Amino acid sequence: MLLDYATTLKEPEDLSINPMGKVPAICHGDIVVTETAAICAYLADIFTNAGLAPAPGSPLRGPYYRWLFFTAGPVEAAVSNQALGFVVPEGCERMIGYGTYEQTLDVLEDAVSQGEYLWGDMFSAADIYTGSYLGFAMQTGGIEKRSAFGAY
Ligand SMILES: N[C@@H](CCC(=O)N[C@@H](CS)C(=O)NCC(=O)O)C(=O)O
Repeated sequence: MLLDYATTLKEPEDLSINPMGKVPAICHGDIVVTETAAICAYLADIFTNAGLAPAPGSPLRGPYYRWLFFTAGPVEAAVSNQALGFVVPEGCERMIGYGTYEQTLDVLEDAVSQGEYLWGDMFSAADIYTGSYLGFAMQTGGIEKRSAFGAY
C-alpha cells in the first residue's frame, strides 16, 4: 500500500502505528518499531544470521551503539538545522547536543576514515544506517561531499 505524507500517513490507522505520522515504521507481529536507527538495531538482533550486530554483551556493542546513536542524534540534528539555515549562536555550543555542525561532521569524518567500516572489519547495522544517511544527505546537498564520506 502506498502512503502519502500529507494525507494517508496522517490518518488514525497510521498514527496508531507512529503518532509522529512519519516513516519508516515496522510491525513485526505485535511489535511496532519506529525510528530508523531503532529499526536497524531491532532487525539486526532478530535476524542474527545476517551478522549485522555484535553479540549482546560483546565489547563491540560499545562502538556499535555509539555510532548508531551518533548518527541518529547529533548528525541528524546538525544536518537538519544546517539545511534550515540555523547556526548555533557562538557561546551556545554547550547547550546543543551536537555542538556545531562543523564539529559533528569532523568527528563523523574521522570515524569513517578509520577503516573500511565504522569499527574495524565488521560491517554492521550501524554502517547501514550511517552509510545510507550519508549517501542521502550528500545526494540532497544536506552534507558537503567530503572525500572520506564518498570513500566510506
Ligand atoms: N526520526 C525519524 C525521522 C523520520 C523522518 O524524517 N521521516 C520523514 C521522511 S524521511 C517523514 O516521514 N516525513 C513525513 C512527514 O513528516 O509528514 C527516523 O529517524 O526514522
